[in-house]
Amino acid sequence: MDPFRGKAQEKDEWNLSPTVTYRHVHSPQSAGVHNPLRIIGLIDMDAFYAQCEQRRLDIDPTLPVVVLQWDSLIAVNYPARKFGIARMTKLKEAQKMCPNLVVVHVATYKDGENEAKYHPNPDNKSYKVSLDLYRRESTKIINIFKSTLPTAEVEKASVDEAFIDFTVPVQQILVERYPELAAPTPSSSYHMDSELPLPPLDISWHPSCNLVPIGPEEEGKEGEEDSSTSASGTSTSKQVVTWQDVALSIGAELLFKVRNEILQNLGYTTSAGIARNKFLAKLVASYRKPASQNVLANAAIPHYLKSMPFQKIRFLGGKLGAVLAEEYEAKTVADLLSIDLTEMQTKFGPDSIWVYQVLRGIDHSEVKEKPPVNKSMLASKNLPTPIRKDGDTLQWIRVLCAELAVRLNEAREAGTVWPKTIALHTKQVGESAPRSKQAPFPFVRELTGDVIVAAAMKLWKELHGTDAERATNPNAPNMKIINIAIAFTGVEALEQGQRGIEGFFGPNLPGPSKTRPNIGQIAEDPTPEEDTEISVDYTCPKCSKTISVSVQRDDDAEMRAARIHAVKAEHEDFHFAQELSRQDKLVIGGGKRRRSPGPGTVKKRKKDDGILGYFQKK
Ligand code: TTP
Ligand code: CA
Ligand code: CA
Repeated sequence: MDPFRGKAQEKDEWNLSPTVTYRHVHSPQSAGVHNPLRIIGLIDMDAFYAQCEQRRLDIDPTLPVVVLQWDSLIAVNYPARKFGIARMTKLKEAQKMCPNLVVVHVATYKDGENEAKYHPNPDNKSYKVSLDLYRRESTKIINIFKSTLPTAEVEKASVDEAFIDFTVPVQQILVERYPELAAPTPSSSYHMDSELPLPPLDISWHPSCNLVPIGPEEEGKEGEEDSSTSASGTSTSKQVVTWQDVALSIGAELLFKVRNEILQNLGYTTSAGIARNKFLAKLVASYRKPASQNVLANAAIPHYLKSMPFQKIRFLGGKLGAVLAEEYEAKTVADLLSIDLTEMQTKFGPDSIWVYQVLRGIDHSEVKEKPPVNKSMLASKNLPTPIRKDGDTLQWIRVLCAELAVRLNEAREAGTVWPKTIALHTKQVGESAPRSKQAPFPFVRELTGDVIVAAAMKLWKELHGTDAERATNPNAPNMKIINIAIAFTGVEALEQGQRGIEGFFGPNLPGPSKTRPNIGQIAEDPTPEEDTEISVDYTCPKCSKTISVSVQRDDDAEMRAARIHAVKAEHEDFHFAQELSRQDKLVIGGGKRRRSPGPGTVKKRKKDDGILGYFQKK
């Protein structure tokens, strides 16, 4: 079946100009993702890490800059790309191609330092990469998106990208600008589900817009391979203007506004795409780069997609794409359009409807800010030299914990969040699944790396035992750990119960005095001055049991907190284990015993999994 046989059929197939009613304008949410006036943008930072470093070091933006992680280039700015340098280029090669290249190595954590620094010659053997700067800048960017467009939905998609749903603010402007779109009144001759009157004949596109051409006749006028039509003030195409185009042009104005805020406030250039849905917005964002704003009107969708090598499309680049390419001898989207929905679903399962739709530029996924619940923070290190004995462990745990401390403290500047649990994951040579162990992470007012280290070391001992224990256990395999990760999970607003013990861990950790503990609070034992050990009591708010904790008199506040924390964590473990045995859902511990990934298990699910499942069945 040829989907382009007839005009009507093409329209239907691509869903290019569905009827727009007053309801779509006045209650945009009612039609949700099916609203024909839906306008979605995707903003992606140009050469993001390179721009961050340029701003930090105040380097002229016209100079060629690369960002290095060990000996790989991870970001190449556009002036450096002019020399032919790409992400895959070897550093030495890049320096030959461009002798004046500015090379910045990312910041690193070093054991014993509690913040990441720009060390002169960091090496993978004893340093850990820090991406803190980029995360921080990312948060600032997202906050500017939200404050500039308070009625738009913003969804952070990666460290340097976000989707923005412009539908609501666009429709506010639409009704202000076009009085003929006023809502029906009882005396109107039309009602909410009436079709809108004819749209204006012309649109003025913001001059920053690159309009994707609607057909080959508009393309490559200067002989450029994929030259777009640059906006020239009025509508450029011979195509009849639709209300969707009008909405898109308003969206493009807002998109420019928000991109300009980023440029003015933070000095970063961005590239963006705007279209009727997330898939197309993301795809068209890289149509022209850098500092570009690419607009894909509905009428331009078929021409734009048909010539596209379909394996360039996200999620079609992997195995699935390879199978489709082979099965249909297909290269471009057009080559796959002959597969109708029934055939697609028969061959690849019912879920493959998303492939069918994506090939036609249809995507009904929502732009939704991810709720901050169950947020996790993970610091991970692939170890260049495996950990084989206890003595190798602490340096890495300290480095990872220093990073987590920085990140959690930063998150706490923005709001009173705290992690529910801390988890340790290790990956051993010869074991297919990582080992994980987690424990509740009680509140401390002054969070330092050492507090986390104490909790993590405890998990380490539970997960791997000690050298001595392994030596006496004939079943224990030789330890050879190649990845170690520590995660905070459930990072969210503090709960009442957690706050209750705040006084106990803070910098005002009790010195010797005569008070006895209250429920849920710690107080110290009336220990004589001359003793080097001080005993402090903790009363568990859950079971009212009081536990004594020994701390050293000359321990500083952090050390005390760490010691107390270790004991308390152990007690909480007991409650946790009790809960687990009740739920019989999550078994923490090593290897085979783990039944299902629990809150402490970090497992990424790829979207491909679903569709690949169908291939496997097939
Ligand atoms: P990208 O958005 O893929 O690339 P970019 O921003 O450097 O360049 P472009 O202008 O083409 O968008 O990635 C964003 C940042 O993520 C990038 O600056 C560095 C980091 N990154 C890596 O560390 N490793 C990688 O393999 C990729 C793709 C990105
Ligand atoms: Ca980018
Ligand atoms: Ca990106």
